[in-house]
Amino acid sequence: MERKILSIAFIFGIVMMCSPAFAAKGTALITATQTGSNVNGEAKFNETPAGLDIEVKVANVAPGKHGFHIHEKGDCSDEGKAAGGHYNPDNVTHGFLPHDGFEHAHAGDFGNIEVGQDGTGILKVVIPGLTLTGGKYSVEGKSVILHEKEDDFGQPTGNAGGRIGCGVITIQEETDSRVENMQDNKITDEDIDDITKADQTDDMDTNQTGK
Ligand SMILES: [Cu+2]
Repeated sequence: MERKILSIAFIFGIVMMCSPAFAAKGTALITATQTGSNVNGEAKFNETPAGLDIEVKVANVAPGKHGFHIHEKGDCSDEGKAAGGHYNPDNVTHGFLPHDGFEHAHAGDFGNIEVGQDGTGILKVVIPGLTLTGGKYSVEGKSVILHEKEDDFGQPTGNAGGRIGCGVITIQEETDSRVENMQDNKITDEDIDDITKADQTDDMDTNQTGK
């Protein structure tokens, strides 16, 4: 029994050592900015050791490329115009962040989402240096904007036209990832109770055999 308990403690120990103590997750629910439009989607933000992992899914969008950026204000009213300009903490020129970096692109210059004939599109990108909370390039409370047209990376904002989808970036959870990992490994207090009970039964059997 002690050995089993010890090995569970050991697994927990390894899991704890291997993961950063805290990891924030965020989301932006994308909704249509214009009445009569069914544009919708979600942007998920996940802080990882490699950077901010961003996964965007959109639906009911016209096929083709559509500019997708983080804009500076967390307000989607007035057909998305209330979101203000591009999130640009360094006051630099417009570009493609994954390629040009923070010196030559705005902190939310994610380029384009390519939408297929079925009206859906996915964008996946990991940006080192970008965070959900804390630091110089935090995106919490900003908004994501899906544009009517393609971002051609021209100045000052890529000529992407109107704003067809918008969502405010909010923190979904900020949990201790060690707890999360324990849950992922499906070792619960109940499991430990079960193991303990099973061991007690084993011990009783042994005792009986001993008699
Ligand atoms: Cu934009």
